[in-house]
Amino acid sequence: MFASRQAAPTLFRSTSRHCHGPVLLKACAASFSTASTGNRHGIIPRAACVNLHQQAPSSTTNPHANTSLRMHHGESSLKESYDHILVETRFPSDPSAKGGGVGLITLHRPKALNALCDALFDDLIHAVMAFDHDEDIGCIVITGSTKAFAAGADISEMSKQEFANVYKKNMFSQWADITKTSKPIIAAVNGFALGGGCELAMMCDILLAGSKAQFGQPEINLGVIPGAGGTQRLIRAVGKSKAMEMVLTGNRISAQEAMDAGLVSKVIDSEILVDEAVKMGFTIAEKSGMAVRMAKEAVNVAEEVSLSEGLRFERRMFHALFATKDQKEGMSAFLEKRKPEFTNE
Ligand code: CO8
Repeated sequence: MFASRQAAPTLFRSTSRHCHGPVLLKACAASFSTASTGNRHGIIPRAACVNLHQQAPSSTTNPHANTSLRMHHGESSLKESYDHILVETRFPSDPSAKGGGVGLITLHRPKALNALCDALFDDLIHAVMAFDHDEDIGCIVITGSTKAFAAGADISEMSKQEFANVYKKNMFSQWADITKTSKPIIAAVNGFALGGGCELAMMCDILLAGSKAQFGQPEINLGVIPGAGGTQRLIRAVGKSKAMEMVLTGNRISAQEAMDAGLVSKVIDSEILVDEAVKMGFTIAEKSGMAVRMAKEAVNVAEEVSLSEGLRFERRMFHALFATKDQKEGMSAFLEKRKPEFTNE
């Protein structure tokens, strides 16, 4: 739960020509008295950009929210619009639920199967960072379309590059920023997750696959190799033989194979994948934000250090949580047979 949540936003997307690219506008609680003036709390009504038919499903939006618009301000806030992604904020539908929100990012470059051009990745990192800083949000979900999560880095952009240029600008190094968030990220993968698309999914903390998802590292077919974790994260997920097979042949594996190999944690019907991912996000977001962050950090440390170092790190994190109010609240609530009310402190 996030104590600072005030007016839980729901989301309206717009493709209005008044807006530049696919646009997200958050709608705030009706109780915001300044809704019509757009002055306080950064609320700016832009009815011209709101398409009510594209409102997020009511089952997953906050029941208190639907009439006015809120925009974030400050460096780490969501932008009003992005060119290559759609952004939504969802809250549990149960009004008594005290969970935090889920930030849902949909890669949206349909004509190129969500190929990860620089501009798309800039949008993605911006939105991920904004959600990471948003007190209302406890978990982030990244998804694509039913046809493609992402078909890899943009080949037409890459094809023109020369060594000196890619080396000097350390091409794609900014992708790693995705792994720097403190909040968990769930990848909900439908369709193709190839090359950089598979690598992006592997940068996330939990991978859920739609039943028709396909994973692959086909860079070898282009005369290159994976460059954003395909040779490193894949081996940790699926073991050497399968990783070698995928990297050396460029062959794709199905959702079921990915699950059998340990790359994804669940295969879910494609139609309900995103809603299920958001639901999982709600489950995470209602926990103590302190414990969630430390749990993520501790699990990720396991990939970097020896077992004894990892165990020491885990124990220190465990000790540190006894300095939080959430530990007191969580344990008291258990003993008092009630639901905990975490404040992320
Ligand atoms: N880049 C650019 N455009 C793409 C890409 C891509 N990766 N993938 C698909 N497209 C475009 C196609 O060119 C096509 O455009 P147009 O309609 O203008 O011709 C459109 O998307 C639709 O594609 P297809 O017609 O090919 O659709 P199909 O359903 O027939 O095939 C496939 C779908 C199988 C996904 C096929 O498009 C494909 O093989 N794509 C390329 C997959 C690939 O090789 N990915 C790896 C790219 S390399 C990479 O990701 C390296 C990452 C390194 C990161 C390094 C960090 C340091």
